[in-house]
Amino acid sequence: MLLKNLLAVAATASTAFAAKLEWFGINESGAEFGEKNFTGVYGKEFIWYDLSTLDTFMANGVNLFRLNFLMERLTPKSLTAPLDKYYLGNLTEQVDHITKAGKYAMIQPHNYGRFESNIITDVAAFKTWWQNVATQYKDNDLVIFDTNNEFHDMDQQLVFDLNQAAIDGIRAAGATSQIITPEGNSWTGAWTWVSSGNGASLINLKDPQNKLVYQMHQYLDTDGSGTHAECVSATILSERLKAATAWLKENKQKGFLGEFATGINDNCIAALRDGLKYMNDNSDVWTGAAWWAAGPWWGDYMYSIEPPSGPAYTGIFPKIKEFFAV
Ligand SMILES: *[C@@H]1O[C@H](CO)[C@@H](O)[C@H](O)[C@H]1NC(C)=O
Ligand SMILES: *[C@@H]1O[C@H](CO)[C@@H](O)[C@H](O)[C@H]1NC(C)=O
Ligand SMILES: CC(=O)N[C@H]1CO[C@H](CO)[C@@H](O)[C@@H]1O
Repeated sequence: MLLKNLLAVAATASTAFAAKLEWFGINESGAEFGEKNFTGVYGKEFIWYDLSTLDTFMANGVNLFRLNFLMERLTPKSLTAPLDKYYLGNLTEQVDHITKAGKYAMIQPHNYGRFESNIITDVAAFKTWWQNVATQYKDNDLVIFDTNNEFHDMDQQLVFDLNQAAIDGIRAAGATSQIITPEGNSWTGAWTWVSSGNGASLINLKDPQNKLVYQMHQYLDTDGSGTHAECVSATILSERLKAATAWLKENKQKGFLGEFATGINDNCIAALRDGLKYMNDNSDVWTGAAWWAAGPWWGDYMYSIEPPSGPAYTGIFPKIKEFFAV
């Protein structure tokens, strides 16, 4: 399959560091902006991503984009509503642009397990939502389906049931070749993956195609929220990944770090490099990582990696690139 091709290509490229992580990802953020305005207006509440910016990233080794969007804009007012022609049109335009270049497009409803601010409890309707969405992309092997961004403060069984419904809906659509990436409760944090109970619960997810890659997020500030520039220490990323790494190994599963970011300072850059080295050392279970975040509307946001002037594009991108086999 394609992952092996990617690995083979990477193996022949000569880099100073023998990087093994398959996926070098960027979160593209903006289509979910104006989060409480349903549905909002394109160009006022929300924005899609510049195709030329995607090209800039791809030319610089990025091979996966995690595409943020809102479920309420794709299916206005109801999980089972028809897909909005224009919002879907924009999402598909992005997906096609990325996958025609041979890179991965991750379809990522940025909804925290909620719809119109309420926790989603209609599991059957959530399965229908995913079946309808996956139908659009069932013939595109380079699409990855992300069940939902960062479930939190929810009943663990419901988080399990929603993930299972997403898997069942996607496979029922005939999308059988694509990877699905489940997310956990507690903001899908890597550092709490085991202690929160996510591990014990989500290991029971069943995919008839056996193509699950568990997605976790990790920030390096004191509370792990991704709201501070400072990092706890120069080894905090590897430390916060240890329990999850052991869990992935014990259970013979794959993991993907779907969000990570720091401010730009020596301590944080050391922590990033130490953590990415650790992920490389454990590339039997870690597939890669995606920076939070690019997008046209971030301005001078401390984590912005938007070319050409996002602080992280110049301050971080060149310092982490070598850890990815791209
Ligand atoms: C939502 O966006 C529309 C269109 O830009 C605007 O007219 C409206 O006031 C906004 N509603 C809320 C609740 O912010
Ligand atoms: C993207 O959304 C805008 C606003 O709704 C619409 O005018 C445009 O046609 C959409 N683009 C595609 C490719 O569907
Ligand atoms: C850490 C971080 O930046 N999280 C952001 C995730 O995306 C939502 C929606 O765009 C933001 O509100 C969060 O701040």
